[in-house]
Amino acid sequence: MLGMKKWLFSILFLVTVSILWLPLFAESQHGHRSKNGSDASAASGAKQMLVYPPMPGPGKKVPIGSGHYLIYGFDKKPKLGTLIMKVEIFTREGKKDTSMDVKADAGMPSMKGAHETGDRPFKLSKKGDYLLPIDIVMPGDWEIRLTLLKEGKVIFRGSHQFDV
Ligand SMILES: [Cu+2]
Repeated sequence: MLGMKKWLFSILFLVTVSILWLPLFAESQHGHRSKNGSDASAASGAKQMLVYPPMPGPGKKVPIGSGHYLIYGFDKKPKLGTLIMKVEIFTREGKKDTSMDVKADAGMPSMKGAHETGDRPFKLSKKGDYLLPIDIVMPGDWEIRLTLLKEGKVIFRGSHQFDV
């Protein structure tokens, strides 16, 4: 009976250890994905898991949970050159909330891997606006993918598509 128990325990131990290792292997694969998307399987796997639902348009209230909302906009109608994106975050009472981190990735959905900027952080201005310059390098379809973090945790993802 004792021998049987020992045997069972060692099997359980082996199974647990191998299960614990699985996420580590998955993680190391993601680490190898190349930026230009040539490593197709790993790259698409990591990117497609994140969903960025389309946001209401510029100047409109975008709910971000627990009564908070954001309003985003641009310094001009999107055209070739540098566009400044502005994001304002408000509490449910309509007061500005500057306690979050905001970042965005910009690129052309029709030219995946060609000129994504990668996630870049917005800078907080004295007025409490989050600002980020975005370079529009060619005419066509563009998408901005916005991420909001609170204390390091992602609390919102959303996208905005437009044509130049
Ligand atoms: Cu392009």
